[in-house]
Amino acid sequence: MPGTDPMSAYPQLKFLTSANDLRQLPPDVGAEVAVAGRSNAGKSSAINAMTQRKGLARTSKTPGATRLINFFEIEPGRRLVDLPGYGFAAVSGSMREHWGTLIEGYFRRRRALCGVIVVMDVRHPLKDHDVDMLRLAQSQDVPVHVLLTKADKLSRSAGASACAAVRRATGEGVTVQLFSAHAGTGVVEARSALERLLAGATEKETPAGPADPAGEGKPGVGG
Ligand SMILES: Nc1nc2c(ncn2[C@@H]2O[C@H](COP(=O)(O)OP(=O)(O)OP(=O)(O)O)[C@@H](O)[C@H]2O)c(=O)[nH]1
Ligand SMILES: [Mg+2]
Repeated sequence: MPGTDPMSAYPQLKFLTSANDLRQLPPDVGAEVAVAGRSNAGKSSAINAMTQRKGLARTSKTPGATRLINFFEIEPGRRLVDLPGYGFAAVSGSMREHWGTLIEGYFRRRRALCGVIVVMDVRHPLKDHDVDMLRLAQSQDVPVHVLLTKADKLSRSAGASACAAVRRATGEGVTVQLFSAHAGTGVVEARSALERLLAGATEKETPAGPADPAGEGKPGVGG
C-alpha cells in the first residue's frame, strides 16, 4: 500500500514540502495548525504520536533537528506544520535571527494558519521563548493548545500540578493538557484539539476561497 497507511489516524497523511524562506511556503489556502516549541521539546515526536506515524516528522536527541518549516498534508486542504524549535543556543546568532524572522513572518501573514500547538517539556514550561510564542499567537488571534509533553518523566501528581500551574499562567482561551509521545498519554485529547483548531478555520475562511496570492498579510490584523 504505497503512499497511504490504513493504520494511521490520517490515512492520506503525507509530507508536503519544506520551507526555509517565506517565499517557499505552499499555497496559502485551506487550514493548517502549526506545532511550535523550544528545540528538543518534543514537537516532532508529538506530531508522529498524534498522527500515529512513527517516522513522519524527524525526531532527534540533538536539539535543532528541525531547521525548516515542514508541511505535512493531513488530507487535501488540511495541513500540520512542524516549526523549527526556538532557543537553540548552539547555532549562530544570525541563524537564530533567521529562525525568529521566519516564524514571526509566517505567523503574521499566513491566512491558513488557524491554530498553534505549543509543545513544552512539562518539567520546564513557560520559558521566555514560550511566552514570546504565546504572545505572538495571541497578537495574531491564533488559538493556542498547549501540550505539556514528556509527562512520563514526572509522577502523576507532579504532572497534574504542573498542568494546573500552566493553566493558571496562560489564563482563559488557552487549553492545556499533559502529553507523552513515549507513553501515549493524552494522544487522543491532543488529536481532538487538533481537529478543533482545524475546524475553527472554516469560520474564518471567505466563501470565495483563496485570496491574497502574494501573501501580504491577514485581513483584520494590525496595530
Ligand atoms: N521521555 C520522553 N522523551 C520524549 C518525548 N517526546 C520526545 N522525547 C525525546 O525528546 C527528544 C527530542 O524530541 P523531538 O521530537 O525530536 O523534539 P523537537 O521538539 O522536534 O526537536 P527539534 O526539532 O530539535 O526542535 C528525543 O530524544 C525524543 O525521543 C516524550 O513524550 N517522553
Ligand atoms: Mg523536530
